[in-house]
Amino acid sequence: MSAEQTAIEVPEGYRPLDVETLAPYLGEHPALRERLGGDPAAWQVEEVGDGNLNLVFLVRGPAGGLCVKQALPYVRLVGESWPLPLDRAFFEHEALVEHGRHAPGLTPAVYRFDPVLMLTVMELLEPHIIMRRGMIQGIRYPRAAADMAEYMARTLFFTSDLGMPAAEKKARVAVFCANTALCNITEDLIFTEPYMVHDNNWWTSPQLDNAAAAVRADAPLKRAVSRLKCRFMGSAEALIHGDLHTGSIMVTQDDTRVIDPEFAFFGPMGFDTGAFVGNLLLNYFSQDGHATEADDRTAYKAWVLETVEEFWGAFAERYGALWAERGGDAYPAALFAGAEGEASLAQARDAAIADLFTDTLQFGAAKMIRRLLGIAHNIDFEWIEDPDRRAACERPALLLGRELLVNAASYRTIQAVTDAARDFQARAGA
Ligand code: SR1
Ligand code: MG
Repeated sequence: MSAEQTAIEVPEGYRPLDVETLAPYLGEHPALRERLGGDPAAWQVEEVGDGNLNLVFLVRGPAGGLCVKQALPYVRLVGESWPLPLDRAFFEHEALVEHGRHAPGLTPAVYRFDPVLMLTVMELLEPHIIMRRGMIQGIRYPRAAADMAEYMARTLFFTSDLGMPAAEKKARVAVFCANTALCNITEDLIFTEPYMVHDNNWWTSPQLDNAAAAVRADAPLKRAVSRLKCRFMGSAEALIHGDLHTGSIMVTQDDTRVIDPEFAFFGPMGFDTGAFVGNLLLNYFSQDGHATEADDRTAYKAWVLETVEEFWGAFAERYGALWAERGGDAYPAALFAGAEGEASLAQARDAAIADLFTDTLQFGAAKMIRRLLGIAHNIDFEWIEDPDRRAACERPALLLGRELLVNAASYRTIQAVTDAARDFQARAGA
């Protein structure tokens, strides 16, 4: 992406809202007005967007609250020099509704989409917080692994050729394949830029200068990530969320909701499962940087890795069960009749889940590397103020990312992965 790009076309009537203009807008819509209650002039409005792209408002009235997300015609993280199409709000709304249908209770309720202002009005999730922020504080979320496993098993299965009739799926692929600008961000920022010299890249410097140079010189790693990029671009397996890191999850102790699917398109399932696993692993490596005398975070680190294990175990079990119960067009029942056929089909399921496990590790690893060397980093590490301390956390994370991207096939169980995480961290501290 560069400043030479032309400005983005905006629909006639589009204007970015602000804390002054949002309440009058919501007040014009009776159903929304009723949810908030009272006089719009008295509603409390705050803009809280801390992501890279959009405006996010929280609105509270005497009867209740709403969350409003509006797309800006540029990348907020960078500014107007990086234009970005507004239609991402359309894809986000489509995905929110579709994923919400397949995984009820695991996404926010959606009340309105405005195709001119490119905004979506949703349920205000309270007292939820962004999972990443909670994990930095060392808060455990007992439901998160199981809920995320359920969300991914259901959204991925029911939008794949196993869970959706072929013609319907192709029609949905046709809609989402227009989300090219957001896919292009992923293609550049995750699969290309961190592996070359690029103005967008940064890292903890000079501490990680040699590590970044080693990545740029690593031929097997660049072959592996390019093969993965090709899979990302060409494998329309299911309607994926497309940006399923821990900043896209809102949690309480007993509730989990997935937000922000603006990068949604029909892509490889392992990109979603990998995003979650990769971001949990990044959090694991960041914990030493948040340790205090009162809490060395040892117990929390163990919980993070248990969460990785619980997630994958539950996901594989739920996804396999959905396939066994409802398997669709891709594996016709007529080919797998009788006891022998059923055993053969079970073998096919196990093999597909094993492939998905390898994809999960590789995509997860690519996500780890981009957050350490690319344009957009994670606050898990950014909030470690001392650069030496931060680099000491980041270095083994980068090495594990490299290992999983290149050697994923040699990891057959999720426990082997969590063992490797412990091992890489121990060796870095030795
Ligand atoms: C410039 S946008 C950078 C990143 O923000 C989003 O959360 C996606 O992860 C994207 O890659
Ligand atoms: Mg996002």
